[in-house]
Amino acid sequence: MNQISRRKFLKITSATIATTAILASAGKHVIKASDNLNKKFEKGIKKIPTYCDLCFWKCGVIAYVKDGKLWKLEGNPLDPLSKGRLCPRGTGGVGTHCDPERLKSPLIRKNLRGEEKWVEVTWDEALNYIAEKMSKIKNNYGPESIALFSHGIGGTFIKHLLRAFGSPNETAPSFAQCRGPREVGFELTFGDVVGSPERTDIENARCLVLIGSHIGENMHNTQVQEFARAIEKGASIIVVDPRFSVAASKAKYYLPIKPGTDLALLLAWMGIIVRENLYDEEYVKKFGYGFEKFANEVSKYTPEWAYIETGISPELIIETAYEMARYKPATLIHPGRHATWYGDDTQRSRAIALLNALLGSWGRKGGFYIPYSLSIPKYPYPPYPELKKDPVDNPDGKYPFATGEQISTGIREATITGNPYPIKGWFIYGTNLLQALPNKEETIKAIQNLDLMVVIDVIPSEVAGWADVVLPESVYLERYDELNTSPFKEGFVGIRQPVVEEPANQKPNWWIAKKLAEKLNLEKYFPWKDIEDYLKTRIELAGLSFDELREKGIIKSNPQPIYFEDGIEPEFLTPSGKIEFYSDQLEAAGFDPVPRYTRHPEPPSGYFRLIYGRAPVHTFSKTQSNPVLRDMMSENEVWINADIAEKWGIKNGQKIRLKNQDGVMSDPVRVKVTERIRKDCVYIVHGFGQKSRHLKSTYRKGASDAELITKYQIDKLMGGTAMNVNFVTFEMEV
Ligand SMILES: Nc1nc2c(c(=O)[nH]1)N[C@H]1C(S)=C(S)[C@@H](COP(=O)(O)OP(=O)(O)OC[C@H]3O[C@@H](n4cnc5c(=O)[nH]c(N)nc54)[C@H](O)[C@@H]3O)O[C@H]1N2
Ligand SMILES: Nc1nc2c(c(=O)[nH]1)N[C@H]1C(S)=C(S)[C@@H](COP(=O)(O)OP(=O)(O)OC[C@H]3O[C@@H](n4cnc5c(=O)[nH]c(N)nc54)[C@H](O)[C@@H]3O)O[C@H]1N2
Ligand code: SF4
Ligand SMILES: [Mo]
Repeated sequence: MNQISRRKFLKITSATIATTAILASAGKHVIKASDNLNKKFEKGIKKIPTYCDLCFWKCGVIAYVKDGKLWKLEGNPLDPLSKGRLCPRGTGGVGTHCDPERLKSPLIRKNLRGEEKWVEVTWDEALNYIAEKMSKIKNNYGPESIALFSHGIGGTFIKHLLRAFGSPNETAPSFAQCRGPREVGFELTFGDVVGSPERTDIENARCLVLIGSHIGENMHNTQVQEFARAIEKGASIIVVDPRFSVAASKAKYYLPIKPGTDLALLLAWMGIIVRENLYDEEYVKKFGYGFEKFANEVSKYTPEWAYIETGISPELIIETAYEMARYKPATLIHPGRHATWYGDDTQRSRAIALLNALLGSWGRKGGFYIPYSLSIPKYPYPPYPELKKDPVDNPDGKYPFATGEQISTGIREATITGNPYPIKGWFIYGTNLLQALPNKEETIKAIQNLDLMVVIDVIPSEVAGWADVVLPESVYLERYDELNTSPFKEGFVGIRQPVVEEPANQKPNWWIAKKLAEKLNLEKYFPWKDIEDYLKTRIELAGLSFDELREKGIIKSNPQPIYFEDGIEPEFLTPSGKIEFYSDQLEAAGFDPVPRYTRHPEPPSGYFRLIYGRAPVHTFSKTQSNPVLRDMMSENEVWINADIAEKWGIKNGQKIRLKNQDGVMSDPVRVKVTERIRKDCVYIVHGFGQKSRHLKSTYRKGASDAELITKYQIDKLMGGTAMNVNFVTFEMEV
């Protein structure tokens, strides 16, 4: 077992132990959750397959229920994503069910918005209130004036409801605050997106380049497992990160890049590969469009020029370029996921796509495979009402390449300005907008313009604190959800099904959507009796057995080829039908047809760039109150370079505050003095420093990056909000 898998094993083991300990020691409150189970759960051990919701990867799970109580969660060996193993968060999923701070009853706001004062009401009262307000908004402004923010598969039926209601406005922070620029950059180049799960063949890569994608802390299960396997097989790892990440500790080459200069490095690499003829000539000739013009452009970038920008020595730039070329086409320059950094993110992502194209890795083993999903017919619903207005997020196509998904911050803006038309209601499902969107003040300003704000959540999250109505949802272990047919190396369908019952008056999303539909006279859009009826209908339309799916958790389709070399016909859905080294459509829209480098502002003296990322045991801001995961990490710390700390007289473990360029101050946060970060930046894990008073376990624990991100830079191609553009200084007074 190599180091990564051993470490992972230890973490997983400790999570299991912690789970048992918490369940045993947490006293009556927690145990009661399972005690409430009705008698249908028999004595003995029952294994129930389902899929995880601790993040959006949707790993197959086997839940063990012992004498009717939730005991532990393991990976489902049949599941291609988890291959029988969960990440530490997935194992700690037990804590979502037994979290004593969960929402227990529907709530209606008593005082001013944001005061977090509530009256407990019945479901009927809450849904009547919502339906009445929705109808009022519809009468006054039209159904389009209600927007939905929804992240994750649990939002499926709420989306369906709002579409049936007549609103085109539906968004998630996973586009403009996450992988949007990457998808657009790849689509412009290859005519297709990377998607989720990423179509990266990490386990077969012989050379893997991670540019600010910190697999190992970013714990998407399959990727971490494949990363461990690639290392076992001796893959050459190149890590580019201002911070010596866990992945960097596994790397052959570590490039401590100056933040914000990655595009210079990418251009210099491409310059070398083109000038020295190191690229996959046959592939480029066969599939490439505009290569000559591209080659002329990138040839001018030298490693010496890039050194001045990036701080990476010319020798190291040249050596790593040769290393990548040596293993082509099994060289994978990972596209990253959270790509919204500096405002030129689509062009940086396009540069990553182009570097992969030069090395011939798209469609090839060890590069980007061609994914499959098992096709399950949709439920035969009546057609939706015709939409009378366009979505508000991108008026007049201001961001011409924002395609496919809507811009969350565009909807926020429309809510503030009333343009192109007023937005008066927000439905918020499974997204903590106050932590996820940059510039909290703007979010609150938008909220103050609303006539109705509904939050569906499982805990009293920060965003719930601003709602008019809060609806408590059952956690994933207590409910059915939409089928998982994620595109992957093999087609499959996974089921989420209840393992235990809700501890209090929580209800699943499908039930909420159906009941609300009845109150809005939209019941014809919910013709199924219950969710089992819905799922069974779909599964049987696909010619599969619902009982088999419930029994195994996963049904797979026959394996198919996933690489060009195995007979897949290459297809590039770009305007030229080829890989676009030169993009005429970008040029026509007034953008660089081949990415160009521009400098980004640097921190003023005494300030440091704020960078942020993930911790292995937490997901964004949604797991901090989970008793199992909190036990492993209850607050974040700020990484400060050792020389800088010495200069400021800051000691390891000391608490300080961070103050940003606009004077916004964080809560006290512990310092980690380390050589593992550059001197020009500091690093914190996202999701901490939350401000919901009802979540006592997380209230003001650590520093919130979201709070310090008052400034953001908009990507002009697609409206992404770059957030690595804030600078902080240190305040010793805590
Ligand atoms: N400052 C900053 N902002 C960021 C990021 C960052 O790193 N820093 N990351 C960006 C990225 S990459 C992404 S993808 C987004 C993620 O943004 P979000 O998806 O908004 O992530 P969370 O903050 O975890 O919010 C999830 C919410 O869903 C609730 N929830 C959990 N389980 C359930 C459930 O079963 N049902 C319901 N109804 N609700 C549930 C949680 O309690 C929480 O309130 O944020 C983006 N924004
Ligand atoms: N455990 C866990 N895993 C997760 C998630 C989670 O919440 N928890 N969330 C999932 C989701 S939705 C996403 S989007 C991904 C996000 O995971 P990633 O795509 O890996 O992105 P970040 O978490 O933002 O990690 C940022 C990394 O980039 C580095 N960095 C910062 N600035 C620069 C720069 O200018 N140049 C370079 N080269 N590097 C820089 C930081 O030091 C850090 O290591 O993680 C996924 N996996
Ligand atoms: S990666 Fe981890 S948290 Fe995400 S679905 Fe898989 S096991 Fe759950
Ligand atoms: Mo993300």
